Amino acid sequence: MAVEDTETKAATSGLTIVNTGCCHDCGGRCVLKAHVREGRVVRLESDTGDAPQIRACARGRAYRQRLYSPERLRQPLRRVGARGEGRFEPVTWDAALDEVAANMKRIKAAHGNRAILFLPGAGNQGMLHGPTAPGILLTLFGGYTRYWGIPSYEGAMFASMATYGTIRTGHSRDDLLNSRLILMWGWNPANTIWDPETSLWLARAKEQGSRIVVIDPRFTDSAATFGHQWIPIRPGTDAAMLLAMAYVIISEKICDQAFIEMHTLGFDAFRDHVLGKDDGQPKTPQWAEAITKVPAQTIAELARAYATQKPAALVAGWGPARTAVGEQYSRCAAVLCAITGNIGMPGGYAGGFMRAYSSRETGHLLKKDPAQRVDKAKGIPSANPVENGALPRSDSLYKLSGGTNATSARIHQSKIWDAILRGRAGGYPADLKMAYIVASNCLNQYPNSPKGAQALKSLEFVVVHEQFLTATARHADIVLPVNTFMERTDIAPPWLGSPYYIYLNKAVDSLADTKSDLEICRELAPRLGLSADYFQQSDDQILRTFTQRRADIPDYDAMRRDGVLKIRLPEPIVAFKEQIADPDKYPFATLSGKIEIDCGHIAEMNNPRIPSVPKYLSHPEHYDAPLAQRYPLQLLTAHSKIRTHSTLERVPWLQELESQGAWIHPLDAAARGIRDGEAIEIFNDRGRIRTTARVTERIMPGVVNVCQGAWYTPDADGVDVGGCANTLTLDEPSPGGAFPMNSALVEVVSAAQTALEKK
Ligand SMILES: Nc1nc2c(c(=O)[nH]1)N[C@H]1C(S)=C(S)[C@@H](COP(=O)(O)OP(=O)(O)OC[C@H]3O[C@@H](n4cnc5c(=O)[nH]c(N)nc54)[C@H](O)[C@@H]3O)O[C@H]1N2
Ligand SMILES: Nc1nc2c(c(=O)[nH]1)N[C@H]1C(S)=C(S)[C@@H](COP(=O)(O)OP(=O)(O)OC[C@H]3O[C@@H](n4cnc5c(=O)[nH]c(N)nc54)[C@H](O)[C@@H]3O)O[C@H]1N2
Ligand code: SF4
Ligand SMILES: [Mo]
Repeated sequence: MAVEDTETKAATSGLTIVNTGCCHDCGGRCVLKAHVREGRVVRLESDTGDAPQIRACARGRAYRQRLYSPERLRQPLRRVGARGEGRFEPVTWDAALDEVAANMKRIKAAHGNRAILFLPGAGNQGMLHGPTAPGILLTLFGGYTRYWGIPSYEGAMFASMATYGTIRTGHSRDDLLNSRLILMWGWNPANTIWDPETSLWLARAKEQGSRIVVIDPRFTDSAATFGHQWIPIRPGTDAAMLLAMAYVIISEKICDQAFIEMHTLGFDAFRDHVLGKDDGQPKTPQWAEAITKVPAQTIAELARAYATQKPAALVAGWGPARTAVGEQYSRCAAVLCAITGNIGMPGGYAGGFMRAYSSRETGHLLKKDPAQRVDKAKGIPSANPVENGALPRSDSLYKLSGGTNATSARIHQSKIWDAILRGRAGGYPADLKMAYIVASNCLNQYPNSPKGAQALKSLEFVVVHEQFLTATARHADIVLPVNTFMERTDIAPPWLGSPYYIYLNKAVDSLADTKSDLEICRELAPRLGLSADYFQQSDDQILRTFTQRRADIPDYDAMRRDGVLKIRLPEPIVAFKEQIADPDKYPFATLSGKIEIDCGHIAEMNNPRIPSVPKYLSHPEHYDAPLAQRYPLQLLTAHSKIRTHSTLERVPWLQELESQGAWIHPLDAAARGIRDGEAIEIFNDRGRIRTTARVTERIMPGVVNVCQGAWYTPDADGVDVGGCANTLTLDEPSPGGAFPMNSALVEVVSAAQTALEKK
């Protein structure tokens, strides 16, 4: 027998292949097959089964280096140095959990449950693990203060609810094949996945002749791979371009008049704004060119193509809505879809939130019940005793069911640091004394990390469930080490649009002394005097119960065996098909039953910063604001292809793929004497980071991009040498609740120059 054959035989014996998956928060949830030998994952393979394959990306395939990273937390830690200093001693689970329970009881007795801040994060997207169990535990314990607002999509969601009354505005990805023209507006699914098979459908659409135009300040991997045309646009000015497209479409009479009359409300007010009848400024392509830096002719041509080459899909990504007045862009995009009649038909698209297959919600086939609308006088019911019966926020769309919870008991996530520092005296609903943080690297990921560090230092007690000693975990009093999805069982529903579930079978035993978030809660519950049913059940029992409520999971055991359940749809999902085909029988879920171009619910807010008809607005960190004199560059903080937010940082195989650094245009670099590969500092009044210049024409002049998620690491002078984007970002939400992570003004200098100045 040849040597090679003997080796192959030895290699295959004792090898088990476990059907499992990856469920970080990266637009995916993918099939992984773990090859396990002697209790160790030795190889990861992805979906080799039937189409559509739910294939893992580079991050999932590199997971072994995260699973077995020498930096993984292996035992509970107790702080010994000052908060945030990062000095800890190992302690037993009993000692750690006793200390957590004692502090929870102490703070509850002294200040009430309201003083307990729960910060659940996106680290795990399974149904069972991550923040689910801690949320149940804290509710049973008497409740907690939490946040509202999701950084991903709050602007898009607000626009979706205001315009359509729902977040189910998307099509399944296979429907892209029906589009003659696809506008990828601030959308980069080559990196950010947005459902695993999105790139495949885009590639197929391109192959069979769909024209693809990418509108983004960066020449993204998506623009390079799929785009026929790249239109660079000045950040935060998308609403101006969309209004100018509407100007062309309206004045050239190529809008879909029949659709407008039948399905929309408030077109006249919008037309008057576009033509300048309300403010004397017609929103012409020339007007928009000066704002957006997109040539007027390019705007006009795109408008004509979009209105006439139907069906056309305007996929309005969330990145441009992650800005200081982000909902205006998302609203304008939805209105453009409506006035061209590209809604409710295969190959069209409605913009908005863009959920297609809503497997995340129980009973996705149920119709919405308009009777569920909130009665303002009675307040909003909640299982969480702290917020039960609180009145709705006046800036919320509280009359609509679905979307963001309107309760005034919550604090906007971008204001959490401010709320900790200022409490009730600052107008917030609680004086916060402790933070319970699970699967969240909030210090790194919420805007304004320097303020965050100050806030976390001011609390009485901080507990963090983590896998790594993140910047957030460094600020804990007790760090509880958690296992990963390779070391436990879970079910992951997909992200936005694709009809499937992943069953994550446990591949290997938990590393060292780590536990799941659920196991931790099982052990904490009796210490808090709680004996809930939920914590008596096994993981398998809970997962079975979850799935019993879902009509689309007929056979739990088959799904568990296969590691994946692919649901076959008879035809692509097309949002609003019924509403368009039979509007009398199927009204839109808005208050008027129509697509609201002019939104009555917004009008009641009576706030010029959030007009009922969408407009282009400037703001204090925009390119034309006075602050731009001092900080002339606009900062973008896109999502990175080598990480999921801050998760998967420091995985060597991924770092080989792309190195972190700031994209800066050659003109901006030259003006500052900066060469490619050189150390630079980026700063504004909130903070200063050190990173590496990537001088490239892939970003437009005047704009710098630092991918979010690099690890916040302030040095002795307060300079963040880890290069975390949120050291620089603004912590003031838009009037509709959007997170302004792509609206910060900055300046850039070479690090060598700053060093010289210091001497
Ligand atoms: N690899 C990877 N994938 C991920 C994630 C990750 O961290 N890593 N995160 C996941 C999560 S939770 C989310 S919410 C999504 C986020 O998905 P997105 O919001 O789509 O991701 P971003 O990269 O922030 O933004 C998309 C694009 O918008 C562009 N952009 C930013 N500002 C503007 C603007 O003002 N105008 C225009 N036209 N374009 C602009 C950026 O340059 C970027 O190319 O991604 C998911 N997928
Ligand atoms: N500047 C800027 N900031 C942004 C964004 C942006 O575009 N720009 N995007 C924002 C968006 S869209 C999002 S969704 C947020 C995401 O922000 P976060 O929710 O904080 O996401 P991560 O940074 O991935 O941190 C998740 C943490 O959970 C840990 N973890 C993973 N699995 C588990 C588990 O099973 N249990 C426990 N206990 N921990 C686990 C990981 O180790 C990781 O440290 O970031 C936001 N921040
Ligand atoms: S990181 Fe996301 S896209 Fe990549 S394999 Fe994991 S779940 Fe899939
Ligand atoms: Mo997100």
